[in-house]
Amino acid sequence: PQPVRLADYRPSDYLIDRVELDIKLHATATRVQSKLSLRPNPKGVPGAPLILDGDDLKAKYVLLNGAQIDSSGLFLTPDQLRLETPPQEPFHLEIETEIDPTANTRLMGLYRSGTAYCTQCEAEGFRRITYFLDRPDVLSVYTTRIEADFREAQVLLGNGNRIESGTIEGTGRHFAIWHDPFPKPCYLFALVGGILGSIHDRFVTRSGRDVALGIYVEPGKETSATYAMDALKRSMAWDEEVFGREYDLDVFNIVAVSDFNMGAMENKGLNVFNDKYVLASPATATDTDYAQIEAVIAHEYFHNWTGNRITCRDWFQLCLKEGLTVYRDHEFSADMRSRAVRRIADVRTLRSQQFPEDAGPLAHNVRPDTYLEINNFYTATVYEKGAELIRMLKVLIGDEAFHKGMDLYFARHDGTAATIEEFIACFAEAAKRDLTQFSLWYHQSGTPHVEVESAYDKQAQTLTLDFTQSCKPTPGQDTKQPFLIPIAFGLIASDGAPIALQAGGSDQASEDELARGVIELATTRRRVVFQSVPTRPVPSLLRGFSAPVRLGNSSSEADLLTLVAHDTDSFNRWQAAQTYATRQLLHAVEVVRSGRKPIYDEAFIDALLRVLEQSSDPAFIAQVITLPGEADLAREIGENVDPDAIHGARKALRQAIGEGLKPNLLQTYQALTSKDPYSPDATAAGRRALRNAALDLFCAGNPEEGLPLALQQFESATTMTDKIAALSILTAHAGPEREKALEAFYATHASEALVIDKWFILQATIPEPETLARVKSLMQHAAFSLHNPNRTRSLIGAFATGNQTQFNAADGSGYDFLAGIVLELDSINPQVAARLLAAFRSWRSLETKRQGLAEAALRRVASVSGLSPDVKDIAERSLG
Ligand code: DPP
Ligand code: ZN
Repeated sequence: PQPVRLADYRPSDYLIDRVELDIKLHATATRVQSKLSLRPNPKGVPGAPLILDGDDLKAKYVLLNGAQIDSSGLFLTPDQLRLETPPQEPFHLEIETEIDPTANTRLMGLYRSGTAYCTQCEAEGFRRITYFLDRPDVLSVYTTRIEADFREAQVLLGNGNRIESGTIEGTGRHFAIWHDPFPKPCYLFALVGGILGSIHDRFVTRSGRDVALGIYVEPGKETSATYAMDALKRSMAWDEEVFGREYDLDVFNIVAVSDFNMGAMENKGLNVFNDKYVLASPATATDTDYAQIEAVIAHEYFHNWTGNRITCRDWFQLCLKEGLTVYRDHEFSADMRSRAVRRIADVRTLRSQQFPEDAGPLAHNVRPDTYLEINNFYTATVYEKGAELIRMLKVLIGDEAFHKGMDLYFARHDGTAATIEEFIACFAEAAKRDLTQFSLWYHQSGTPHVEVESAYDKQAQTLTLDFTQSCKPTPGQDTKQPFLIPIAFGLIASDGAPIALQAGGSDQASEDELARGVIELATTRRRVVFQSVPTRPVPSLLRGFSAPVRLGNSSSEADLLTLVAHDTDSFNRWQAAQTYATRQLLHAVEVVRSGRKPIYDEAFIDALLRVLEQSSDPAFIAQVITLPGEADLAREIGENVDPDAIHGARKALRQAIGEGLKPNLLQTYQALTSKDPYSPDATAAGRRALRNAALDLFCAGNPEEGLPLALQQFESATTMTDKIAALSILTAHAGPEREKALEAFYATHASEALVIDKWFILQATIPEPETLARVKSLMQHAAFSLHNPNRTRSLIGAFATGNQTQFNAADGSGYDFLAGIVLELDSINPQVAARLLAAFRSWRSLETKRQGLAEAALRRVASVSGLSPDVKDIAERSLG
């Protein structure tokens, strides 16, 4: 395949106004009849040939305006339909294709999940159903007739509203006709057929539209969809209230399927979900699962405006809908739960998923300008960093201008396929501000590094902050222009009192910056001086994580402790504790590498104690006492990484905390025991989170007393949150108890695939040399299948991304294993295979021996002929 370049974009030569589909479902020979109403695009090249995309299609016939086409004018291959001299006025094309959903293991296009038929068309799956202009800037009105054997598919769902249904006498077959009045690109097309259970509800929009809501699941699982339904109604109300966006059809359906490449898909009026993000009951789902369901339900619903009503001109603009919609779902979750705790969780995700991507060979712009395979750009950079850019924009221009800009965007671009430039122009206009420099965030990859030197002059009563920004080269970008970095900040005294800000001298912050508490770093260096500062202050910088940068922190330990104790910005209280922990751990890694035993700073453990003793906000406390993960530390170290030393250092600190805070952790654990009936709300979840974090640390320092407690919790738990937390502790300690507990867990939950996924994850992430053999043997387990993305991600994905020591085993066995799986999976599901291969993305930061082994494994993959474009692209960029 040839790379696709943004610079080569030009409008389609033809447009398709209407699409009429007649789809006769059959397990191995589905017939798709497509009637297209086309016309030349006034913006296209007159007289150009019409080239429709196909992927592995079998055409039965093609008619132009109802007649056969002279064979000299039509070229048909499985991947293309080309009409040499199409009419230069409106015309009709009728095409029939035959497809085999059962053989479709790639899960793109029409496929089977269990006994259901379902579709996934984003990004380029529609061309696996019929020949089409498969590009997001071709918007059409769809009418879809679906026909199936009634015994095989009682439920028939499509986009939009159902306008007709009926049975076909004497055949045992029936049909439904769906009409979607909103013009949409074909990637938003969907249909579902099957025997499905469902729950129903209603939502009345603020203008009085009565919307019928339905969630369809595997029969028998209906009650597990009630939380998703509740989340959907809250999402609909929230989008009206916060963004003024109302739902626009009479029906909104969600279908949960168990085989799905992504998390979910925002097809117009018919969202199709990975069942992991729909199904929840206290006995099967953890609090984290509930929070994720709420977020993903909201995300897909919010796409109705940011993605569907306004879509993307081309796939380079993916962040236009994804970054913005992630931002919107983050805000929703923050409003539904604790804003501070959500922010911490979102930043943890950004740092663990996106920062490594930005620091390695797969780094790319939030708005890429070239791709080989678009499936490989559904990344943390497009999604998570994309969301951070929106948040930053809001910090820069303020809430009011931000919402004015959003309203302008909706008003101006509704019904169109837009670009990032058009989006930013709305905010520039609303804020009356030039956003050219801000836009660089979309066009330059890499995570900027900001260093701050702070100097207090007692005599002059001034505080000087010297900021410097830099950004390392990334693929294709050796040098960078300075970013516009908003740094939210405050100054506090050592007793925690806030210090009023007064600018002065030639290096002052502007009135506006002081009023907003945001310094704008727009140049490589900037000095800011504050006057009349009576005592030495502690700067609290990058409050709320106001920009996606790495902040070099030269604060003293004492200052960090002041921030942990007193900062009014919760995020920075947490951050100060993390910074302190990271500093301790990085030092300890060096000590471990030199063969000595690390010793930890008492003051740090004392600080944790003081946080633990505050009885407010357990969810926040749980975040503070949870140390940075092994991958976080590897990222901080950045080069010559030794995963074993990191593991050793972290284990030793956890042990030291467990020993040092033994009575306190136990007391926290006992005090948070609850007899209340289960509720998935954030407060109850926060109590469980702290209780389990306390037990975990207690066990790390005192296994002989802790493990019996964990076992007791495991045996008596009434929620999956408590059960899996206990099992996770038991699993981390080798011995017969572990195996017994794992067996018991399997026996109880064998019939629940999503619960067994948790069982796979726990085993795949055991940091012991025997784990690879365990993973290989679990691949033979009846519950595992390489054909199911959730199973594959839980066992193989968790091993590759969640088990730092074993994936990076010094003998290269983990790398070899993953390379082998990727090659095997590539012929089944290239999209998931490529995703797994991306686990190698940080290989160059490893110590030299592991680097060599990882490189060899990547080369082994890259050298195979007949690779999918997905895997080939990741392999080559990783090596590049
Ligand atoms: N379904 C994926 C998402 O919502 C891709 N659009 O992010
Ligand atoms: Zn999305």
